[in-house]
Amino acid sequence: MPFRKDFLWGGATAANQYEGAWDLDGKGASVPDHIRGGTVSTPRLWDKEIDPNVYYPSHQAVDFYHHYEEDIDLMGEMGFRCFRMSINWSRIYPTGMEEKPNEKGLEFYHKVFLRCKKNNIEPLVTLSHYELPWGLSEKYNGWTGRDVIDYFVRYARTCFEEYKDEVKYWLTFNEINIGAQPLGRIMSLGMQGKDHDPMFMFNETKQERDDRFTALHNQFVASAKAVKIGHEINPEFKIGNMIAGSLSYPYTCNPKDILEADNSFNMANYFCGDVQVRGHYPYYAKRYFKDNDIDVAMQEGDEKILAEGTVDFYSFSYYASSCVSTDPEVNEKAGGNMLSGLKNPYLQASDWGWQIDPDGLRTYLNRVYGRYEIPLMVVENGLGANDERSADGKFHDDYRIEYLKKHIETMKEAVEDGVDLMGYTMWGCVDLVSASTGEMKKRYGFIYVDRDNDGNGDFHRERKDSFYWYKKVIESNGEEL
Ligand code: BGP
Repeated sequence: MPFRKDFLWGGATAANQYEGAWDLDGKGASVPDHIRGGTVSTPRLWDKEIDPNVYYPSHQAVDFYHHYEEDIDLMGEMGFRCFRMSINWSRIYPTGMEEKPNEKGLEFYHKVFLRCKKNNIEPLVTLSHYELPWGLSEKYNGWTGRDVIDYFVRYARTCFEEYKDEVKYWLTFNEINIGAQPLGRIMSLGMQGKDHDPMFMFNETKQERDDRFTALHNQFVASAKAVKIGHEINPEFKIGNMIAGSLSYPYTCNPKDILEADNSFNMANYFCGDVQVRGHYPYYAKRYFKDNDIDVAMQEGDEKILAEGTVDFYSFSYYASSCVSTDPEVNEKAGGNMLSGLKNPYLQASDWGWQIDPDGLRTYLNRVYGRYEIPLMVVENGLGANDERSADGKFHDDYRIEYLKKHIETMKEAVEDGVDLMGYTMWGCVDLVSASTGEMKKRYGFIYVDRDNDGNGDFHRERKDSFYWYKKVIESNGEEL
């Protein structure tokens, strides 16, 4: 049996894309509550003031808030052993700065965890999945403000203490490495941009770049402090980091392309991975900061904090791969989640342009395990597709089954290679709002939700073919694919 007996099979979600109820029971607005919907070619815009006449996808999302019992029972029916979800910080601390948590918010997640328990499902909880409270974003320019660390630590402590007997597996920040890219400024670091600016902003001034890396550093410190406190509260906790797995191949065997690909992998994955797993910045960070004229506001004592707050396991998302080239003539772009590179002539792409590469998952697992030798977990992987109802009224998503099957196969190979893999949570197990485009049309789920891009639909749930397929995969612990 390649997979561990207790392999954590399941699915993944994030509150801002799934929960809805954005202003119910005391919840405050978070950064994504200010971001409009877009498409693959129209970037999402964001508003400083929420406009009552505009449709914001996160406001109702797919209403997990009122469907959690049904959804978790469906996960139970599939045999899920793990449900990755996030706690929405602004449901617990509405502006991020309150002295006391919002009781109703705490109560909601107790109910969610209880339902998980009934279904024998282990929750895996992300503390911050692109969900900074708007209050903090506005007051401190997101994570640029050093004070945000303390607010996060207070929030993390509250969650750890409150749920210490209900949750064992935690992640601090979703895809923390997106903050190392300019386009991570709003979503990942909660920094303020110009009103109505598309969220992807590339033309940074020096000050903006300094602020971004300071913000990222503050997240590192916050994450490390949280890990340490979490282990004090419950030594049984397993607390992981979460990286947007980014794999880019050299376009040719030109040594310059090889070097470029190595540098790109280092910056995209190990830069943050090293801080969170090894407890210090990688050896090449100094040169990167110097070459890019970046000044990071670090404080005395930070090094010690980082060293003391290393994670128990490394988790990551993996959807696609791309190429890099030093030849300006090679410039055909591939799509991707926040990160994108060049097209690979050997790969097919999804409808959204993401290049499907199951072998890349094996490569990634081996590479990262080789560097860190701590347990790994694939906490996001899946296919965003435009699912159409067939003439018989059902959703026959064989293309999704194919995608998942191929990735699980190479994951199995990686385990045979010797990689210590804890689990696999397929992204968007219940259809939810897309992070990059804000669409509903881009569906990932085993479970269909009746909701469209404009906010129509009654939220009812239906099982797709992949639902029954995944049930068998879990039952057979990955033997029957
Ligand atoms: C990751 C995010 C998720 C999720 C996923 C799929 O980057 O952590 O929140 O959304 O990508 O991306 P998308 O929703 O844009 O298809």
